[in-house]
Amino acid sequence: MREIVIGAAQMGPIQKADSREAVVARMLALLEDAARAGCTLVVYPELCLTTFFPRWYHEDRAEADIWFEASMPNAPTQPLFDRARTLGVAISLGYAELTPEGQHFNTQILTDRAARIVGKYRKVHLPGHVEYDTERTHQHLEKRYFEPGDLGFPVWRSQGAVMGMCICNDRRWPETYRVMGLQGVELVMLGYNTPSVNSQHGDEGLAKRLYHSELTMCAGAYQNATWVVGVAKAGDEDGHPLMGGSVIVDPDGMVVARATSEGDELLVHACDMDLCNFGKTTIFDFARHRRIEHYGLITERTGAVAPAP
Ligand code: CDV
Repeated sequence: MREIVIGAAQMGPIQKADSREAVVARMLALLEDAARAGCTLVVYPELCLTTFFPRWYHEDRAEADIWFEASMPNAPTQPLFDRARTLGVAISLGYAELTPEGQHFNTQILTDRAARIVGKYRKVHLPGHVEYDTERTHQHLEKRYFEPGDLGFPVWRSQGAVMGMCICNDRRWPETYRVMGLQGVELVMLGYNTPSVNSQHGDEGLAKRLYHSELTMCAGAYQNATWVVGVAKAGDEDGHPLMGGSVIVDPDGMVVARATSEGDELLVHACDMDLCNFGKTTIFDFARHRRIEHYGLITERTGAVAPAP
């Protein structure tokens, strides 16, 4: 048995006016709860230090830099790293990264139990649009504020397991999990900010949006025989609702813990990494069963091209 007790630290809404310090205080409270529950790893949401700012249009792109962190840890997050080190709890959290070269990424990091950063992932699949879109009920300007991630989908060995990360929209793409699956991933950690309403299809409904979110994470877990921990930032941010639905999914694709609120809420599960072994050595033993001679289009072609009518 290779057990890691994991905390999925769903966070409730963060308003535009909330300071980083106030947010980190909430993250610290979740960390304390997680440590008391025996967790050695806590996963926080995407862009968890601020409101989900890509809904706000800044005509001057540079104005949006107020939402970005130029270093990590930095002054507001240092107390979280310090406490995590004292408690011996590894953390994974999402933030907007401004590099010394002036690049902007939607980033998630992983630390070890001594609070050293051991992994960094930059979001590859950026949803939304670049310019203000009058047709939408709300804006989703990730393509305006971020560059697509340039690190691929790496994995890291930590706490005796093979760990990888992805962020929000990445969870909807099977390629995300498969690239990590091909590196033997046993735990995929991801955070998300998913609006409760589809900005281009208001009738879709919350139930279907929650279903799609869970469906993709369960499928990714099952098809790659890996744990998936998906953590929402949820609730009403300045009049804009984000859905919850945080889950911990086992390597059979079954949900073993699910959030019941749209607020700060900790899910805890003792995840045995050895549960990945069965799927990885039987139905999803890639080395025996994959037929890569038929998969060329996956990397040769981006958009769908249907045969001529
Ligand atoms: N933050 C996100 O990536 N949100 C997307 C929304 C736009 C659909 C998501 O896939 O949940």
